[in-house]
Amino acid sequence: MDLHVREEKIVRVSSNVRAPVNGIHLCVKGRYGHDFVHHGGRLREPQVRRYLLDGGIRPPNAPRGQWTTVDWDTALDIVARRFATARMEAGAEGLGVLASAKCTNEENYLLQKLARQVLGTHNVDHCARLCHASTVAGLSMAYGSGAMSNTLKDVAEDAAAVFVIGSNPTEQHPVFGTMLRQAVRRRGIPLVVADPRAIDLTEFAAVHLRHRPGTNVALLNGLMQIMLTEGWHDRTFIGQRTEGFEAWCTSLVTYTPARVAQITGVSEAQLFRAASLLAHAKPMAVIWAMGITQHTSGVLNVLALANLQMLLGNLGVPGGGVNPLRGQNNVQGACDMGALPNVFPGYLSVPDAAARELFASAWATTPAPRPLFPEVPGLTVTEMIGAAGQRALRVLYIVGENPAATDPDLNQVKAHLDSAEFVVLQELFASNTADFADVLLPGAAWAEKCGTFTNTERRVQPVRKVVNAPGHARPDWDIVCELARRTLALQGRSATGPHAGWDYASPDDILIEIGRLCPSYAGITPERLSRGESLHWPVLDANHPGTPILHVEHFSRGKGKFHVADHVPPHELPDHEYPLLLTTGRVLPHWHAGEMTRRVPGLLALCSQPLVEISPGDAARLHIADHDALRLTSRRGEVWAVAHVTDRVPPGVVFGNFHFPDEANVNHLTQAALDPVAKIPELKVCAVRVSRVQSFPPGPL
Ligand SMILES: Nc1nc2c(c(=O)[nH]1)N[C@H]1C(S)=C(S)[C@@H](COP(=O)(O)OP(=O)(O)OC[C@H]3O[C@@H](n4cnc5c(=O)[nH]c(N)nc54)[C@H](O)[C@@H]3O)O[C@H]1N2
Ligand SMILES: Nc1nc2c(c(=O)[nH]1)N[C@H]1C(S)=C(S)[C@@H](COP(=O)(O)OP(=O)(O)OC[C@H]3O[C@@H](n4cnc5c(=O)[nH]c(N)nc54)[C@H](O)[C@@H]3O)O[C@H]1N2
Ligand SMILES: [Mo]
Repeated sequence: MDLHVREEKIVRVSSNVRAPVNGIHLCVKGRYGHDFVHHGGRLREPQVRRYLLDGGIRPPNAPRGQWTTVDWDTALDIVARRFATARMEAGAEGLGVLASAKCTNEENYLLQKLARQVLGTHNVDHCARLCHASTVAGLSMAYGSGAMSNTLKDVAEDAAAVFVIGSNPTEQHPVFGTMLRQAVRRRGIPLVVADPRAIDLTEFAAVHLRHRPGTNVALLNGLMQIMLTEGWHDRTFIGQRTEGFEAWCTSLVTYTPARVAQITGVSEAQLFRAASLLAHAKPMAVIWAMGITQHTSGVLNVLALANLQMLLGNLGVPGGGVNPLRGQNNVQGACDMGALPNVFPGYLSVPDAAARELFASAWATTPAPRPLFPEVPGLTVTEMIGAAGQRALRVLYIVGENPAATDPDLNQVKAHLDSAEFVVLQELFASNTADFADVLLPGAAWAEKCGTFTNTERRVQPVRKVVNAPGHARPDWDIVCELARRTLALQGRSATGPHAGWDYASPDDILIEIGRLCPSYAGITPERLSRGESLHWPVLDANHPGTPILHVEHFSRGKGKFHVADHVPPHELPDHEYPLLLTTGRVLPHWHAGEMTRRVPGLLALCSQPLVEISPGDAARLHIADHDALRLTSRRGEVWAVAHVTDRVPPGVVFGNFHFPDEANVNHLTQAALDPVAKIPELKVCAVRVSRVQSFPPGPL
């Protein structure tokens, strides 16, 4: 996108025909969502709680008290001293870092380097945990790589059929949503949508499978059982490129159409029609997002999709593949950079001794800390918040994330953050999480700094500074460098390894270091980016053309592996006390906790209320009319909302979002039940009670 700037302000955004991904398309947030950059509420100066200047001790459970504006040296020294002291007193396991999928690759690389090299801990994670953690885990098990296998363009142009399951691209990936609609309209390819809600895309679908939330494995096994019975599977592909097929086939026997129809609520005829469409069009591309991943069965869901594409031989070709649409602008990059507790940059595994050795020598300091790196992975997002609440973590450094609004079971999260000893928040705004912070560091937004982002199709693209940050706000990479240098000095350590120092003149220097340590980024250089090249990793050297399609001749792990995946019901289902199933997600004009989009008047005008979708039947039974005020209650909390009576949701299901202020945020209702492997919370299913209330609670929106 091109930013038009006048007198230090972005005045307009336009698309660029030459833009490799979106061309002339921009979504409403791309075109109009930039107002937040210049919003008067931006953090301009560092702030610390008064007590930190008056001796620095806050008794447990005492309020954090007043904010005071300080200069950068004061704020950075306070944080660095806490880092060094906590490391000395509690050991490396006493610290944790939440990195940011809104920040650049360079910034995420530095955040995990800070955690591992300076603080000595693998306690580094980010919102991918709440998002595609199941995808990364499941696809790694099946194929050896957790990333999207194909490109947006080849899916839109070459797929002979498309299966969209648990993804609402017209609202959540609107540019791609448009490309998909055009593929159906212009090329006439069949589209199968599996979603409990009648999302906009269902208008274009040949079949809409409206299964019950949380019954994805049963649905997919049912479809595959039909394909097998009918002999529609790709025997050559299965024979040459996969393993585990026979044992897996046996596991499907019980997924008869009758049983699957009973579990999912989808008729046998619909199952048969969908199976036939998907199996007879080759290549067929599978697309998924949070409707698949955010379940206690998240990894099983992904394994079932991986099985489907091997069964039909739809891998390694344009127009096929496994296409998990990643969410945040740079969540793919934050994962690639190792802002995860179990992998270093380039997905080198923490438990692997050779990987630890590689980074120990690259980032070596004298004196060397002992042990260099723990061999066990660190804590995840939800685990770190819990540990901070128990004070097992003594310092939590949060950059560009808002866990006090986006994590499940917020009453519990807030209690933990409240009793945490020391929380540093680096943000654009005083978000919900700022209430629980001891230090607030003002970061620069994307238009105010340089670096790279990696999009959902593994394509690395530059972002360039066009305006200055407000006040004394600084780019996140610069703040991380300051903290690292100051902490190392307090620890009496100096850099000796070839990539151990922190004196980067610019993000380009950081990208060069990334290329040296991360083979899939080896050929992504500042020179190539400035020549306008935008490449899909792996890019193995300076002349390598990049890899738009993965798994072409063999899988990253050699053979693709069929995994048995059995239906497991969601953790909490409706009962007589909480009779409705709440599923949560997003709407087009807003972004997550809304810190940015609620500061954009044009977007707020498009959606200004926390709407909850409820079916006409349920609404009638509860005497609810459109736009009535509602109270939603779960075992964990309550929120208010505005009724949107619509048959987009099936009877028994309500759909809410987390875009509006605290008392309207559905995460007070959601639960922290986790997938056992990926540790992703079940944000897509919990049980609630809904009632009409006389009026909306007072308070600002
Ligand atoms: N406008 C906007 N766009 C965004 C974002 C945003 O906040 N706002 N966030 C970005 C991020 S980080 C992400 S991760 C993506 C998320 O993008 P999506 O995953 O597309 O969005 P969601 O609304 O979370 O959920 C998608 C769908 O899952 C369905 N669903 C619920 N339960 C089930 C189930 O059991 N099975 C199936 N098959 N479907 C189910 C819901 O009905 C919903 O339509 O969006 C990205 N894009
Ligand atoms: N109920 C429910 N909860 C969910 C989900 C769901 O579907 N349902 N989805 C989950 C998913 S998929 C995701 S990805 C998470 C998202 O969870 P979060 O990442 O916590 O959500 P955001 O609101 O995007 O928070 C990003 C923050 O970064 C700040 N920011 C933006 N740019 C920069 C920058 O350059 N530097 C710094 N320092 N800060 C910056 C913004 O002001 C914003 O407050 O939410 C999860 N929570
Ligand atoms: Mo996400």
